[in-house]
Amino acid sequence: MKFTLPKIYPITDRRLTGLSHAAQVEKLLAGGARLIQLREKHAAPKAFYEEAEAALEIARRNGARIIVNDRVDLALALGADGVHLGQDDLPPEKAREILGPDVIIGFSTHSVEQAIAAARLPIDYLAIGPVFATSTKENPDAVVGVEGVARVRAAIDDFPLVAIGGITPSNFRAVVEAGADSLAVIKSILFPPGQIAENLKTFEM
Ligand code: 3NM
Repeated sequence: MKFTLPKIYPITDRRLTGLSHAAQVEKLLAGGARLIQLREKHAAPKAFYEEAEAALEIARRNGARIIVNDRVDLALALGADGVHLGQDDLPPEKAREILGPDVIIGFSTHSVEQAIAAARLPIDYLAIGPVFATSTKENPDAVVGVEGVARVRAAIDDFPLVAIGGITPSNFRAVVEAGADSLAVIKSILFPPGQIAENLKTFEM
């Protein structure tokens, strides 16, 4: 069944906020988030596992879903709602074999060609980015622009599409108009961390 993405898809960042993943999830839920990705590029697996377990429990209590970035093993161990994979992670076909048919699998792409190839994989959504310049990701790919989002949309019919990278309250409407179903956002939602719930409201259409 086709996966329906919420309009806004926040991603956690412990370094940017100085908050645990669970604390960020709590604030994001207060702001109305329904789907949240836990992204951890530095912590040891054990530490991330423990924080993610707490985050998942809070999300479950609120009927929201949690996607784990990169780590199929942790997603499986946690019983998370899904995993988000990059081009250099475990191949999505393998992740599907391991996780089964019901777990959400997302996959990052950085060009129209990659997006077309991704739409044939056993995944629930693909992400295209960076749409705009971003300071949050280390070694980002080339910016695809709003035009890139429109070209991907034209090439993949109605396949669920997330846009990511440099999306802010002042540029997000153009990204939606270009055909993104959902906006994945880090900095413009998480920073400053005291205003997470308020920041989320600035992305209402
Ligand atoms: N992935 P911000 S861009 C995590 O291009 C990530 O796939 C990207 O953070 C990609 O909203 C990016 O702060 C960073 O720009 C998104």
